[in-house]
Amino acid sequence: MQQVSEVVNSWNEWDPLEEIVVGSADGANFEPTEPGNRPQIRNAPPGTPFPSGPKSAEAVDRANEELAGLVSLLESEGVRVRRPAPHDFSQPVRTPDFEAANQYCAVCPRDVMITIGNEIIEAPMSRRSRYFEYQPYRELVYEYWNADPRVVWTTAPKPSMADKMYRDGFWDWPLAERHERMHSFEFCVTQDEVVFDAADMSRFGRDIVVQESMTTNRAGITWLKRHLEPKGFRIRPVHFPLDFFPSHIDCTFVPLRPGLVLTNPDRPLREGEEKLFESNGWELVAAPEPTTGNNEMPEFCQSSKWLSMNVLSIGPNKVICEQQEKPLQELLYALDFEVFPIPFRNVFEYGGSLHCATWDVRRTGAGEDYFP
Ligand code: ABU
Repeated sequence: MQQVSEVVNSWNEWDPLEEIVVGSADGANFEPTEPGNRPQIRNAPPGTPFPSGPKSAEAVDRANEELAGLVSLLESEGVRVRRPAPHDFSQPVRTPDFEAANQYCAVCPRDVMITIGNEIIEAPMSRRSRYFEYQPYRELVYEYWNADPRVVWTTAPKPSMADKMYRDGFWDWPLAERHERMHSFEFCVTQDEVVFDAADMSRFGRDIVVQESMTTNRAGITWLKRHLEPKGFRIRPVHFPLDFFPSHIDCTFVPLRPGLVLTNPDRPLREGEEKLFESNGWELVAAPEPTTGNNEMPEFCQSSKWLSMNVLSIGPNKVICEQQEKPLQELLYALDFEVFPIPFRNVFEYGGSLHCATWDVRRTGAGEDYFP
């Protein structure tokens, strides 16, 4: 297995948290329409254009206020909190293969950065507007990398994001075709180039569970396998066939402590994939229905109501949970967790909740084998 570093060390989603990056809404822009994303205003008549350019100062301030609340809570629990560097997200992206009108934001470091033991991996990403989203974290990565020679830093190969990388017509498939194609897990990205977002992975010590999705393809999973398995990890691809627009595993399959995963009752695992967990004594517990329906989510939010279960563990018995999600809090209390409810709904517009808006750099603990 990898070496243990005192600077970068995080092997799972639940060990006691020591250092974390919390995102920032500063400079956030609306996500542009592109082959990998077709943002829509919730409940608006079809064809209503999605806004473009910078988010309003009010929307940024509201999100930043709740992100600051998370920072205060983490610091009061003894966690060192770091923040992304300022970045001009209004800049267009232009490469030899594509152009995007603007970039997005640094609210969700989880989507692009992941710590696996003593290694930091920058994900290649799947959307053009997010091609350079690693940049706000580079100063921090250099700091960690300079601080300890045991820190490994890897940037996964960047895909071209040229038109040919995307499946034409994906966003317009009628429901029947979508059902049909779900059997072969065909999404907006094709299988030719390495594509993955970091948030499609969930860390269980030696085992890394990876969701095949709109943001992670099979070539991406193969790259992770070839990169991490020689280091002693096992890559465990998983599928959630009832999720027609899967993107990021942390609203679907959320480990809370050794032996316990919070699952999404609308998105069961593909038949047979539960065996790995059940045969190793893991309990899969369904999250309760979120307190907000999909139609009541913020109008510019592209994520589902299941942001409700996007909790952040700061220890194997301590979970930060969105304040209004009382049924989930009740479940967590019943499972013997200490629960820290905080308001976070104004962050939803940026596509994530507590887990998405963070990137844990260091937790106590080492790379255990939970699936011997
Ligand atoms: N970024 C996480 C969104 C996942 C979901 O909408 O269910």
